[in-house]
Amino acid sequence: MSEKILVIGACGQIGSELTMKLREKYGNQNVIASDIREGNDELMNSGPFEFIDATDKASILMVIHKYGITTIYLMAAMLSATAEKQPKKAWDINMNTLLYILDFAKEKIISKIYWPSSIAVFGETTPRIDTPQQTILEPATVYGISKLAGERWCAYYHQKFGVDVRTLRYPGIISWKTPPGGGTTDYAVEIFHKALSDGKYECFLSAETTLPMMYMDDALKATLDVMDGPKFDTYIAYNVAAVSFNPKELTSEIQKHLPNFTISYKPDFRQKIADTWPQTINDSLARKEWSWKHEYETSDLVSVMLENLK
Ligand code: AKB
Repeated sequence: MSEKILVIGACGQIGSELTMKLREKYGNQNVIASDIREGNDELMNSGPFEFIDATDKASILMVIHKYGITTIYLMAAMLSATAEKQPKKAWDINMNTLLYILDFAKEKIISKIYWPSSIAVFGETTPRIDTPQQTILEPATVYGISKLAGERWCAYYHQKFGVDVRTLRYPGIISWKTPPGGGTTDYAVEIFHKALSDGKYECFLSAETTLPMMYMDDALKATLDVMDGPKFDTYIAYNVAAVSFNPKELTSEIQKHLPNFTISYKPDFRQKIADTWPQTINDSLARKEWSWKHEYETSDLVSVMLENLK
C-alpha cells in the first residue's frame, strides 16, 4: 500500500516546509496538509488541504478515513514561551492530540507516526554542555513537561502495543520561509528580519545565552532520514544537534554581511527558560545509528538567511 500522509499543523514554521518536502518525495496528492488556518500560497496550491483543529479527535479521524491516511506527522504544538502564558491550553494541544494519534495507531487505523520533541525536555539539573542522550530530565517549563510526558507515552505505546512512532529532539530551528511563533529560540530568526529592515535589534535574551540551533534544511533532512529508516527496536527520542551560538556571536556573523547592524539586550521572561536549556547537545547516537550529519554551520545559515530575506 502506498503511503498517504497527513501533516497536522502544516502551516507552522516546520510544518509548512516539511509538507512541501514530503510532497516532493511522495507526490502532491499523497500529502494532505491540515491546520486551523490557511498556509502560504505554495502550500495551499500544491496539494490537498483540510481545516483541522488538532484538539478535535473526530475531525482528525474524519480526514484519516476520507484519504486513507497511513502516516501522521503531528507538528501542531504550543511552544515554550506561549505555553507559559496558557499552561492548560498548552497541555491540551501538546498532549491530548498525541494521545489521539497514538490510539489511532494502536487500533491500526494508521501505521506510522512522527512526533517531534525538543531540547526543552532538559532542565536546570541536566548537564548543559554536551548534553547526553540519556540524562536527568527535569524540565521547568510547561512545554518541556509536555514534551517529556509525550516521549514517555510514545515509548509506552511502542513497547506495549508495537506502535511505530519516531521522534527527534529539535533544537531551535532557523528558517526564512515561515516565521516561528512563541518559542524561546525565536530571537535567532527575528534578528535577521530586523537586521535587514531596521539595522538594529533588541534581543530578549542576554548576549551570552548559548543555545543549540539548526538550519531548517538540516532539520528536514533529519526528520525524513529518521522516518525512512527501519522501525525502532526500542523507542528513542533522538538528540540531534548542528550548531550552538549566543546572540553576541550571531551578531558578529551578521555584521560580516551588514557592518552597521547593532544589537541591544533587554532580557525578559524567556531568559529564565533559556537558562534551563542545554548549550550544546551530544547527538552521537543519531550520528552512529542512522548516520545523521548536519550541513549548515553558523556562517552558512547566516548567509542563507540574509540572502533569502533580502
Ligand atoms: C522553543 O523555543 O520553544 C522551540 C524549541 C526549542 O523547541 N523552538
